[in-house]
This record gives sequence, C-alpha cells and structure tokens, in this order.
Amino acid sequence: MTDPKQDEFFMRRAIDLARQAWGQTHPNPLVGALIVEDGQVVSEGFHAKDGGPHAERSALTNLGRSPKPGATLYVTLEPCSTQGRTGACCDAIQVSGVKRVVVGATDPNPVHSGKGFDRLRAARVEVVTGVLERECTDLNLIFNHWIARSTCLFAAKMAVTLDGKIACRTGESKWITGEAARADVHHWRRYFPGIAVGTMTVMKDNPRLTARLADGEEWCPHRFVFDGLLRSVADHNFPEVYTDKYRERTIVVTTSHAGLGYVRKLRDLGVQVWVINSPTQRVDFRDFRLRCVQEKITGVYFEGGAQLVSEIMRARELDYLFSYRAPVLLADDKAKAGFSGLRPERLDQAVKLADVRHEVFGDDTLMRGRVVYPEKLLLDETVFSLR
Ligand code: AOF
Ligand code: ZN
Repeated sequence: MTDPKQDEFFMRRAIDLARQAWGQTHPNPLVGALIVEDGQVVSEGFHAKDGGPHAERSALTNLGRSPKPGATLYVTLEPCSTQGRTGACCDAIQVSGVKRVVVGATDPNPVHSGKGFDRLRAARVEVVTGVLERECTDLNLIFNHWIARSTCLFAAKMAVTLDGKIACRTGESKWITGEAARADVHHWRRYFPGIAVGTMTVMKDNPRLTARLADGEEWCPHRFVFDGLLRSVADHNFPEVYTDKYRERTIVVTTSHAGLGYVRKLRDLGVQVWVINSPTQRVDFRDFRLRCVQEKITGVYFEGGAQLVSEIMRARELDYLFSYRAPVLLADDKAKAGFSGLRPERLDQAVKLADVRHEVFGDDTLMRGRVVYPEKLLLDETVFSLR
C-alpha cells in the first residue's frame, strides 16, 4: 500500500513542521510528525524545545483520540527506542495502535540508530524508512554532528564573486551578494547557537550580529569576538556588540596575553570574556572547541573575516562551509580572496566539500557542505599575521 509520491508529499509537510522550531531545540534535533487517515492529515506535531515532548507524541496527543485503523504516522526522524527525559516514542506508537510508520532519517544517536525500526517491526508495525532522507538528515546539521562526534559544529560563511573574491582591492565589499542571499544568512544566524567574528571585522564593520528575520523578530545568539590581545577594547569607541542591549550575550575570546585591565573593562560593561591559555597571541581553536562543548554550545557560525575563517580551515577545525556566490567578476589579482594559507600542489591535496547542497537566492547561489580535508594539508607558511 506504499505510494512513494504520497509518502514524499506528507514527509515534506513533516519537514515544514520540524522547521517551526528552527534554532530552538539545541542540543536536541528538529523533528516534525503528522498523522494521516484516509489520505487526509488529521493531526500534526513537532519537537518544540529540548526536554519537551517529542514530535510523534505531540502529533498523537494533538489528535485527541485514538488513530483509526489504517492510520499512518509520518516522522522526519527515527522514533526513539528507549526512555530519555521523555518516554520512548516507540512505546507511544505501539500503545496508540498505529500500524504504519513512515520515517525520513535514521537517528544518528548511537542509543537509537536503527533500534527504533527494529522495535516497531517487532511489534508488527510496518515501517518505511528513508523517505526524503537527504532532506530530513539535512534538517539537523548540528544535532547530527553533536550526537555522533560529541562535539560542536564549526561552520563558516563566505560571500564571494565569480572569481572567489570577497572585496575589491580597495576593501569595498558591500554588497557582493543580493538581498535574498543576505536574508538567508539571517536564517542561519537563527539556527546556530553562536556566531563568531574576528577583531578586525568588529572594529571595521561594527556588525550587530543578530538575526533579523522576515517576520520582524530579532534574535541574538551568543556573539563571539576573537581578539587574542583585546585590541578592540583599546579603542575608546567600543563596538556595538559590547554596549547594545544584548551585550551579555557577547563573549570575547582572548588569550592570557591580553591585558587584565582590558578584561576587567569588558566584564564591567557586562560582556563575557573567555581567557584561553595559549603560547601565542592567537586563540587555539581546539581549546575554544573544548570550552564550547563544556558550555553545551553545539554550533558556531563563523562570519569572518577571511583571515579568521582561513585560520580555522588551516587548523582543520572547520567542519562546514556556506559559500554564497554572486554573478560579479573582479578579475583582479589584488582583490581580496576568501580563503588563503594553503599550497596544494595536486588536486587531491585540496580541501573539498561533501554532502553538498545547492540553493538559489535571486541571482546568487549558495553551495554548502561538510568540509573534507586531504590526509595532509599543505600550509603556506608565508601566510601569517596577527588577528
Ligand atoms: C524522536 N522524536 O521529536 C526527538 C527525538 O532527552 P529526550 O527524551 O528528549 O531524548 C533526546 C533524544 O531523543 C535525542 O538525542 C534524539 O536521539 C531523540 N530525539 N526523537 O523520536 C523527537 N526530539
Ligand atoms: Zn522520541
């Protein structure tokens, strides 16, 4: 009785439901579910926040009665098989009497990871797996990384010209990509628990680093400023992220080489400071990563500048890349390149992307994917400057 087109149709709706909690479920995943009887959606649900009811349970509860015989439950993620903070969804499905479950992605949580399917099948429930699997997996970039690798996802965003440049030789860069692509950046700012920039970006651009969304909502994630020596504090004109109403969500990441007076100044303003021990004047990304894990910050979206993002990549610490490309050609060697610091001699020594997704925003495109490093990353040792 499987109709793949119909299953995909309802799974698309389940994905839309999951997205209603965009950025609000960390460290838990985004999950959507719905119940279909006689070809009609009769109930919907999604996982709204960490610790709250799971999507399947909320769809079953929202139905307010027992599902009819022949009902199908659609869910974007494999139903959980054991009791967590909430009861196992497999139990709830079994108790409800639903006899057909259609699932998008397998739960990468090693506690479940396929066991949900086994449990349901053992209870004589028909289970269809892998419906819109790529899309359902893509819903949870951060959760998938966190649960399988026990670490946070470091992603970077870049907006480049056709020839991979991020600014003219004069430094002018506003704007390379159009409005639709820039609005998409705000969408991702809402998804990631943290955004990060380097000192120069904060001092030159004075960005707000909030997510301004289409519905007028403004959201402020943790805002990381990488500033190994606290040069951004030496200036009398503090950047906006140190003084605005969200300043308590700003975290300046610095080293033990920074002046204590500057650290105090920031803390007096209400800004948080993470002092990370380092033999150099630059923050070690592995130590930053450990601190994020300790603080349960599951994902950080690095927005620039080019140097900060290149450094994370050189350190093999960049996990994911968002690359927006505009139909603009500079064709100038002196125009600023997005990435630098490597010197591959062969193509198999290049950094590549996997699980690539392409999206179109007006005349611009977004290519995004997981960063895959060559066995040996050949560094250009002449590229070295202070952040
Ligand atoms: C589902 N449906 O809506 C979600 C699932 O602590 P708990 O009880 O919330 O369990 C968290 C784990 O359950 C999480 O790591 C993931 O494997 C799964 N999340 N599963 O069937 C849902 N949010
Ligand atoms: Zn569950």
